[in-house]
Amino acid sequence: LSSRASGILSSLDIPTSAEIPGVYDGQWKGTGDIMESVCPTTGEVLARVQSATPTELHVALEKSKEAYHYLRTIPAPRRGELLRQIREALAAKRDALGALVSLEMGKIKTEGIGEVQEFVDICDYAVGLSRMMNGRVVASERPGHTILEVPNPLGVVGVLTAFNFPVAVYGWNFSLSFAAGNATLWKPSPSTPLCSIAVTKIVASVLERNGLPGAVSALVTGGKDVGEAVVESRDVNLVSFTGSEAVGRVVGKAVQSRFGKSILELGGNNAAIVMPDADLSLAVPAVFFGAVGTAGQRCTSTRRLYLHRDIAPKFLDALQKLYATVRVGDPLTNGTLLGPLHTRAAVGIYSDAVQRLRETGAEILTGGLRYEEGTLRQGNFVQPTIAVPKSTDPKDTIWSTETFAPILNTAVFDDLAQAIEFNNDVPQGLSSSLWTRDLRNVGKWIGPEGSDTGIVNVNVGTSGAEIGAAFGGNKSTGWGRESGGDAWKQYVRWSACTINFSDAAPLAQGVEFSA
Ligand code: UN1
Repeated sequence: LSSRASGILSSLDIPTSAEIPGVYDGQWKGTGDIMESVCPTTGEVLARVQSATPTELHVALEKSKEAYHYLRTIPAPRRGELLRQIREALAAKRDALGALVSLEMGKIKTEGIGEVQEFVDICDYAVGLSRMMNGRVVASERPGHTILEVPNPLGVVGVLTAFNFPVAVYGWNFSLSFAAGNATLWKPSPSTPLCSIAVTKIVASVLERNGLPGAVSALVTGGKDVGEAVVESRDVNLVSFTGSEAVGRVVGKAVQSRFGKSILELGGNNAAIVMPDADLSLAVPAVFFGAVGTAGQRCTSTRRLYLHRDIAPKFLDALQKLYATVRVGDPLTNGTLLGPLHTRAAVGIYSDAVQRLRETGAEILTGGLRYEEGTLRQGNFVQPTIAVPKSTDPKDTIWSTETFAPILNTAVFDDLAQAIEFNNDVPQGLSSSLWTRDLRNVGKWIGPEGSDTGIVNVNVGTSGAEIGAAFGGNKSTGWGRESGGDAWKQYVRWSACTINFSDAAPLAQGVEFSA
């Protein structure tokens, strides 16, 4: 192991030798298939992780259920105090954990640290929430009656996360789930096991210090079989899944067929629209970050750029100038803006997409190739690409599919209504961004005839949302909402409780039923 990698692993108490147990249910274990964690920058094998066997998964589920039975008896504000301690423990390791994200996933250091910060932030949010998960008192139509809407803990929450946010997305789910009084069982992406082990160690240290069962935050690493078992288990009351539309369709059906609850966070195919009155000095860098940041591997990455005819040449000129300055290389080096794609397979997907663009007559304004000079050859580095597809029809495959790589397709429009049609006329509905200074455009954009995505921004790029609002998308993005807003309401079971404190027992709607 390189000294850099072993330094990062040691700073997070991850063993740097032989095989690492990838299951935690109060104890560390794992005797299932070996999964390799491969550094996307160098190709170095960072660790060999032992995943969960079916028996180990079964035990973890049992332990999670027991942990839930314990946690639900702890008052919510006290759970909030535990979350505060978890927040402190995470903040203390923020930079080390951020570096591990860069090492294992490939995003640049500031973004790696940023996603740990998201976990810290959502902990803060959930600490507050722990004193505000309020039900309601509803006016009853019957005298001497009252109706309460009561939230109670739900059970075990299974969280299946993707490689691109190997820390934050678990953070969103765990924090709300924990505040709500649930046990959370995490099945991370098979290619980022180290991030999940490091997070679990930090959380477990706080749980253990407070005498809580470790399975309050259980971890089961593994591949498809482990994921399927979690999704199909009747012991998992809520499944929160982040990943592709194809897998999400299977997950959604499987959970529905056993009448479980699900939160789906699937593909994004996010557009930025630039009006002629936009401040280009803000819009150009924002599109640059949206499309090139995280090497185009955020669900919220900008994939489609719609430019008003009057500013299109000027905008593209400025954008290409920024693309030309992009510093590609090791994501852990200060100043790098573009790290590698996460896997070799992703490079193939990128190349296929570029080839499809070429075959269909697109003009490639910049990019389109792998970086192969020097040490870049060892990693999965690809050039950020801007293309002008021949067709502007959003229904064409090029526009309607999410390619998880830094490819930005662009087209020209003449009026806002047309741009909104372009924006909405794809299957996905995660994020979108309008650039304008004209209030009339803003009103239209956020209103009934406006953007149909879950995140609808104005003079803010498509990616990089804060934790305070609900995060998620509509249509084939799966309609799920995580993080802020009202997302917590999904992590509880609601009861409507009608209570009669009178000396009569009238029926609702004035129904008479006396013998
Ligand atoms: C994701 O890409 O799965 O809004 C999550 C953002 C981040 C989260 C992205 N806060 O880009």
